[in-house]
Amino acid sequence: MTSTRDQRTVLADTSPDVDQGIGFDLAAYLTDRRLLVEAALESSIKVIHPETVYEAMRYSLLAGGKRLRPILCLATCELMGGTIDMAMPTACALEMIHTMSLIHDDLPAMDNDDYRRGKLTNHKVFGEDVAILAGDGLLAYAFEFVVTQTQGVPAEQLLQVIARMGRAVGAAGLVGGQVVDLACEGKTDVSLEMLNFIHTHKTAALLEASVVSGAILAGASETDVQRLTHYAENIGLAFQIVDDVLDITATQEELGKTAGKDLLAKKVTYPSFWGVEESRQRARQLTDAAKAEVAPYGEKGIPLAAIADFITTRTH
Ligand code: GRG
Repeated sequence: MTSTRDQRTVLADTSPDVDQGIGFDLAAYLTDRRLLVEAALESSIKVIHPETVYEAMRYSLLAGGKRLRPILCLATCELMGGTIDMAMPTACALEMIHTMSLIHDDLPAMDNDDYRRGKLTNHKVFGEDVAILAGDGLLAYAFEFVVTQTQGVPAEQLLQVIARMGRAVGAAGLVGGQVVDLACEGKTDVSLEMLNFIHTHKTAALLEASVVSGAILAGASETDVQRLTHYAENIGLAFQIVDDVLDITATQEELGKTAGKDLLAKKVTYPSFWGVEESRQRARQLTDAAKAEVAPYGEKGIPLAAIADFITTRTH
């Protein structure tokens, strides 16, 4: 019979089967956390009337994915002395927000994609009208879910988390990044500064909110929140650089979405500034900077350091 540990390793959705030293098995850790998150997401939304929109919300929310944002939220909460239970509603809410941003990003009015997470995109299955509403439904429900489902966290901390999440979603975050990204479409004179603006808002903002929310839920000090914010800024940018590289080097099967789209759309990306090799190198430098931020936590900081490594070595 296969042991639980073997099953976990087989299930691991990670390419590098890294043992990060001191017996830390990243693949097993990510699988454990991913399965916990999947279970919580599965029970987070029931299909009731009007069924179509609930089905559309569940279709994309339960379509897989790395579950990186919830995993980061759980990890920082635990690092700061909190529990998984304390952070799970926020972790799910972050995945709801991420999923809604993918649904809207894939719409014909935006990136116009047919595949996401290895499946047809939401609007391809449910139509544009329902896909927009499913995204809206997920966004609103994310905030309701944090407030109604979180237990054992003082209201003051919960308010801070909600404020952080709201900021990450709005014009100061995802929406702002997407607007500038759309405005840059078809332009060849996009500066590196503009590209950084797009991705610190579109990609890094939600990763930062994920890291910081977990810490706030556990009652972290301002110093720790600052340190973890710096960690998140570094992994956020590294994540996007790797995403741009993978768009060139990975296959559609590996990515679960159309590959080579940036080149086809003549989109300005990090590799278009630096080339693939230098982009990889810069991502590694950012990862090292992120790991330096969590080094003072010693053994307790290993999961976050390992996740930073995973971000640069991932293949999808
Ligand atoms: C948030 C109100 C609101 C609207 C959405 C469309 C939009 C505004 C923003 C676009 C945000 C976006 C799609 C950013 C890209 C982020 C990114 C790199 C996604 C891929 O994340 P992974 O690799 O995906 O973690 P999985 O599938 O593994 O979860």
